[in-house]
Amino acid sequence: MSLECFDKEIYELTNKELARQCEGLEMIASENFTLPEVMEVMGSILTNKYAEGYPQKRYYSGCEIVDQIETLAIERCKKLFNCNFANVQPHSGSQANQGVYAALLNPGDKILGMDLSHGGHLTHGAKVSSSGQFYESFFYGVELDGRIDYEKVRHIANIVKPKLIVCGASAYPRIIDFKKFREIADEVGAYLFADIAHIAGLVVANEHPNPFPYAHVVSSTTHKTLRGPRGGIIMCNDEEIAKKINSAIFPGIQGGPLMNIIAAKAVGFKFNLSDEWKIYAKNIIKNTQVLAKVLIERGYKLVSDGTDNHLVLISFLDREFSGKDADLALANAGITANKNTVPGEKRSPFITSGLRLGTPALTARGFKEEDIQIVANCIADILDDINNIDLQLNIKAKLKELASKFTIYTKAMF
Ligand code: DSN
Repeated sequence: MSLECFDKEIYELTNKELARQCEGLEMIASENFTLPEVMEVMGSILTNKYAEGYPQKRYYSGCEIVDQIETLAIERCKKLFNCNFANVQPHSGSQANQGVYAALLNPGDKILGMDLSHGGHLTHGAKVSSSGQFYESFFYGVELDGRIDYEKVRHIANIVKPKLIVCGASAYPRIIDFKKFREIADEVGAYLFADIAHIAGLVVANEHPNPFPYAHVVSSTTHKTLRGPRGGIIMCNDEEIAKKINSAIFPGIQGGPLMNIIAAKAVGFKFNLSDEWKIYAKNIIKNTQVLAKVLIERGYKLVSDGTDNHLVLISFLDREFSGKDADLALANAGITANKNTVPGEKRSPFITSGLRLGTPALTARGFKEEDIQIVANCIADILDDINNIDLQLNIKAKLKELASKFTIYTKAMF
C-alpha cells in the first residue's frame, strides 16, 4: 500500500513541506538540500537491522553486510578529513559532542567553549545543556569587532585551566585559527576539540583550513554544509582516544546504530570526495561574498564587516527594529533565516539585534552570483521598509518565480 493510502495526513503534510522547500528561499545557514540518492538509502530496508557494536565486533548475528557498509562509511570519512580514525555512529552532532566529552572528561571537569550568545553552540558548555551541567563550563567570545581575540582566549584559558577547549561555532563568519587554539591548549595542558559542524563542507574542499593536525578530536554533523543525511561523526588521529570515543558512543550513550543513516552518510561522503563537490564549496564562498557585498553597499552593518565562509550576520544595533522583526518580515516574503544575537547585544535572545543568513542551500539549488545579487537586494528592500507587508508579498511572488527556475526536488519521497 502506498503512504498516500495508508496515512493520508502525513502524506499530504510531507507534500506541503515539499512545496514550502521548493517555493521559498532557504537561507538558514545550517540547512541544506541533501541528494535524492542519500534519501533513497535513508528510506531503505537497512533501517531494519540492529547492529550494536562496531564492524566485526557486533552483539547480533546477521551483520556481515552492514559491517561492509559501516566500514565503507568509515574509510570515506577518514579520507575526506585526512585522519586515522572515524566513528560514524553518532545520531546527531549533539550526541557526537556528548560522546567526545564522555570519552575525554570526568563529570565536574572544566571545559572552555565559545559563548552561545557570541556564536557558540548549546553543546559547548551552555548551562541549559548537559555539557554545562555535567562539566564546569567557562566561555570565551568575540570582541565588538565580531572576531575572536586569541590573546584573550589564551588569557582566559590560563585562568580557567580547562581540561578541554572547544573551538567551532554556529554563527561565526570568519576563519577559525585551529593552530592558535592548539597552542593555547598545549600551554594549559588541555585537549583541543574542534566542532566543525558548520564549516565541514568547506573544510573538505580546502575552502577553510582543516582542524587536523591541530585538534585532538573533531566532530561534525553530516548535513549542514556537507549535504548528507542528518547525523554526527567524530574523527581523531590517536588510537587511545579513538578507543575511548568508540566506547563512549556505544555502549556509553547510544544503543544500536542507524544503519540506513550510516549508509546515507557513506553516500554523502562519496559526493563530498568528488570534483563536483569542490565546485559547490567554491560557489558557496562566492555567493556569500556577493550577499555580504550587496548588504554592505545597501548600508547594512555586518558583524566583522564581512565573511570568510558560508554565512553573514547582520547587526541591527543601529536600527529601530530587531532580529525578530527582520526574521518575520523575510518569512512573509518566503525567505527563511534566523534571528541571532550579535556582539554588544542589548535585546533578549528571543528578540535579538541580528539576523543570520547562509547560502549553502541556495547554492545547492544552483543559484549563482547574479541570482544572489537579486536575493540580497530583495532582502535589503524588505529591511529598508520593514513594516511594508504589501512589499513583502510582492517580493514573495517575485522570489517564487526565481525559485521555480532552480528545481531541487520533483517529489517528496524517494
Ligand atoms: N541548529 C544548528 C544551527 O542552526 O546552527 C546548530 O545545531
